[in-house]
Amino acid sequence: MQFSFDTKLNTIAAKVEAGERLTFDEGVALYKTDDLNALGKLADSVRRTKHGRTTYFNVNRHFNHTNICVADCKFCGFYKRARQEGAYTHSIEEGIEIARNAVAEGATELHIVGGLNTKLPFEYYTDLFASLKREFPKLHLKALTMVELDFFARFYKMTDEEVIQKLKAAGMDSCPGGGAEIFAEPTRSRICDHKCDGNRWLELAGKVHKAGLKTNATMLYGHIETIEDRVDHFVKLREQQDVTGGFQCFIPLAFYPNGTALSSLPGPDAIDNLKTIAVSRLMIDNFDHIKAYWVMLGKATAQTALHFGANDLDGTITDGGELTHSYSNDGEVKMSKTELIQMIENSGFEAVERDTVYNHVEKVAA
Ligand code: V47
Repeated sequence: MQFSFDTKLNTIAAKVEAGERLTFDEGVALYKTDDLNALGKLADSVRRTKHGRTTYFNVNRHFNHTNICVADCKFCGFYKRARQEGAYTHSIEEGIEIARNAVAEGATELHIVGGLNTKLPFEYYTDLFASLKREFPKLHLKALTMVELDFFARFYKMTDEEVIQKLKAAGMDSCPGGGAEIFAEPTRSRICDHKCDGNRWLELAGKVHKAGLKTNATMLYGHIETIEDRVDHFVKLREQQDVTGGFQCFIPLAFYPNGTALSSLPGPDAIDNLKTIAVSRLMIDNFDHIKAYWVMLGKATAQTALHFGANDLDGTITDGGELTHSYSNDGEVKMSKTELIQMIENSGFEAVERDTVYNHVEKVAA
């Protein structure tokens, strides 16, 4: 039996098997195939070579310190202007309380991101991180996107290196992958022209890597971008990874249109979501981890994504009764640690709790 009825996929499969890097055109061909099963099988073969049956998860909390933002991104339903109803900035004491609850519930990581808020002094961030570290020395602070670091350098008039060093000294342990959106122009300018461009995002990620910190990378898809824009995004990420090597994980973020300026768009469907996981696994050959983010994908698709190249299942989970709301429309709104482990195991994989930098915290028996 031949591998696929899509002849292009057969050629690509031979390259993948030989460990050869795929070209931009091959990335586009992968997206355009009708043979979803063969695409998934190919991505799964790479995933199993790298990680076997292991599927990682970690217990973390998101802390959005402020929703006040000057950027005006068309895809964002979160930000407010300073005087708008619902605008907030958390005090450091509130941040500590949120962290205290997170630690009590078993979180090993606090994911800290917020809007580009011109009312805050730089010391707000260094004080916040230092206070959190004083109270919870073992809590990993995965904080601030490249977009926030770029804003800090320009707004507080510091070099990139100064910004990174001061934040690292205060307690920043690594950086999340947000703000990457889609690197390709003119698409990026059409959805977020007030924030740094793709080259600048990549440059800053490289500088954070050089400072000895790991970062993640994301891609926001399913809005106005083209397939070519997505493949361009993958190629740029793997080129940066070749140079600085500090990316741990890639997280494709499925666009959720409700409540945004792009609410007339439908958002990506399940086939697109699974293809995006698979193509990213095959194209970004020098990233170890591909994360399925169930909050955006919905639980069913996130679980299926584990068979399409993803080896990490993420989204705030809790040991207690707290509910986590999903962006998806599948009616599923909560996730306990037990349920997450069951989801992984019911897919045929072995659930392994990790810390932010992929050390095993606890190996859960299958
Ligand atoms: O940068 C904003 C995206 C990102 C929408 O590093 C949206 O481990 C979908 O980066 N629909 C923030 N997505 C979240 C993020 C993230 C999430 C989970 C894990 C990690 C990690 C990082 O969310 C933003 C933007 O790309 N986003 N609005 C929306 N309407």
